[in-house]
Amino acid sequence: MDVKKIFPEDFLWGSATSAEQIETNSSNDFRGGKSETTWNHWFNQEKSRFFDQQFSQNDFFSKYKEDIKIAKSLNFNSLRVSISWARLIPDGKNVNEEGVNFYKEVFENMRKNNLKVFVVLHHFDLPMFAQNKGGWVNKTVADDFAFFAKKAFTIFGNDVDAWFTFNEPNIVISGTYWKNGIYPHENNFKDGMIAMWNMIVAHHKAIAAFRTLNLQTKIGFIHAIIPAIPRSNHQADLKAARMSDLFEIESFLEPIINGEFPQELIRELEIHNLWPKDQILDEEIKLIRDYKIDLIGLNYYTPNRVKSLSYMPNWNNPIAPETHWFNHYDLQNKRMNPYRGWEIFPKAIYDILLMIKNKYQNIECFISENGMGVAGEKQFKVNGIIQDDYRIDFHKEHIYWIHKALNENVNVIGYQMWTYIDNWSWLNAYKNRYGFIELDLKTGNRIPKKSATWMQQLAKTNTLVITTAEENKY
Ligand code: BGP
Repeated sequence: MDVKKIFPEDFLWGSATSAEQIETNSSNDFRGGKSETTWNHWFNQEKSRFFDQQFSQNDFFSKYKEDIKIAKSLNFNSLRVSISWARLIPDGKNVNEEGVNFYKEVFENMRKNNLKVFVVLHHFDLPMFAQNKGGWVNKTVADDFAFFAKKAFTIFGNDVDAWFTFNEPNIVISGTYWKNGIYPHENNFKDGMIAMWNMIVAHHKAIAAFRTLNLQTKIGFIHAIIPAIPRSNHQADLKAARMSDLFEIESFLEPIINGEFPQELIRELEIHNLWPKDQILDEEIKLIRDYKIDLIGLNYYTPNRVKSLSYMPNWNNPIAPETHWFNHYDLQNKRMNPYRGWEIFPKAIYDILLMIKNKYQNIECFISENGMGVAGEKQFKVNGIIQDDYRIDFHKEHIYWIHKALNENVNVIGYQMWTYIDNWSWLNAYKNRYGFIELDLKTGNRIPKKSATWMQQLAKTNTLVITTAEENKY
């Protein structure tokens, strides 16, 4: 028997993308006056770090009209893109008119197709002019970001339905300073803390600039929520989970929604002389207290299973939260996406939404990314169409839990999936594909997968249809 879960009429269905992952067709594609980003730079220096030595080749720069129509054809009513800082202000000072025209066209096309325009200002893509100053460890980069943000707000203002300062700055910090995944992959714990503080300040400076313009539109922030699940209820494992949540979630959500960096984390860092006190200005603390967001985007893929450390860490050489405060716990027989190496644990999306309701004043929120990247999807082709039932099942189960949270009065307004057309996944390049639409790298053709038809139906009817057997299994 079928069960129907009906969503509010104005519920947002859509997808997220980002400039660096879709706009270009090679690492040397600087059409339209874009300047070099850390990704261009890193790729050209060290191609072997990238799967199959491939750079982004979606070519949204010339195919945006076609791709926006595809988004509409899935019955989406919203779409998230990002503005490339290196395209809008290539030298950090002067606005590039070609960049302005490109994004104006993109937003106009989105509106013509009745897609609400969601725009992020920074999605992992730091321009090299900012990196050459030392990147986020240099406070002036926060001012440069606020300058870029203000220009973007002034130029595009109310053409955008919802603005967002950053996408997943926690991943930027861990990737750049703790885990060797984002250029210049420094392995320097303390620099990571300084950069984290500066990104929080950069966010608030941008919000302050936004508020001076009195726009009729909203502004928010997008975070990767990686909730900790402790190995056991033993005090040591619970403490490990608490530390993971402090680093991954509260370090950003507390200052950004509640106006203050968590004292508990400061105390922990101070014990080891790792809190960059000398870098923190009174005026920055005030700025953080004074400027708030209107809505929060929550990216969720996988939880973080943790356990207490099984060794004494060397505090003279702190590396990362997961080497010095907790360890990853490898639960046997967990449900996995083996291609990405991520655990699949849909109920966490409900827990996250409840956390927003209970700890963050039920601020307006939406799921801003969630999806399943699978390698070698061509093997699932029947009559030319990828039969991605695993993707449909993945989304159905997550949507079920979102509906449950909605029924418990969480202020959740939408579900944007990663992502509608296969795109470039950073170091994994085109290995794992997330799309409802296949991108054929040889021809550039966009070919709907089976999930595209399912998606069309879901968004058209605002109704999730599952069987009772599925409901019982969830
Ligand atoms: C998020 C990023 C996206 C996207 C997604 C999937 O962290 O915001 O840009 O890439 O993860 O991850 P991946 O592409 O590494 O598989």
